[in-house]
Amino acid sequence: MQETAWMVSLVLMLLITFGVIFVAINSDKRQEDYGPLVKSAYGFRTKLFWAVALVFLPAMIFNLMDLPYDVSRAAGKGAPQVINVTGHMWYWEMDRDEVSVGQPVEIHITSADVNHGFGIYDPSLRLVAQAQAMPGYTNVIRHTFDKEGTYRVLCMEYCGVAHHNMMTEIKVGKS
Ligand SMILES: [Cu+2]
Repeated sequence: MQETAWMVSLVLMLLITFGVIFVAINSDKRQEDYGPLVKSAYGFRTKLFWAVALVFLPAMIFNLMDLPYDVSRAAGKGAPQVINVTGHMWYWEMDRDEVSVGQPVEIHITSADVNHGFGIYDPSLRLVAQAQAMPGYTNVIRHTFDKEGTYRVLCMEYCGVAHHNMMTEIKVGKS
């Protein structure tokens, strides 16, 4: 019995050994076979990397320029005109309603009760900027009005029965 077990073990061990040697020899051969292929693939990968980098890096920078982060830097040419706004049911409280054209405006918006939406519309009633008026938070709009006129402020979030009465104006005049 022991003899048989020993013979079976020996045969299995030999099979495993041959298997390992077979794989070892073949893996060596395969590495040689794949050598030139790997080299050309890596070459292609390098070219692809530079193509993507050269195309997408400028494209990304170009796209990022339109982000409003730039606006705060533009404000460097003069202190921004600050308007403090508080939304109430159902009116807007603003500490000023006249600003100069072509100069950065910073609007600090909060709410005394529920959420409101502070939306600024140009004289042709096109929405130019908006932010949420939230109790406990102050959201900031940075905007430079490039046309004179009377801009309308409307509430953009339904806040109760007299929501439609939440209207006020910002007058944009000569600097
Ligand atoms: Cu409202």
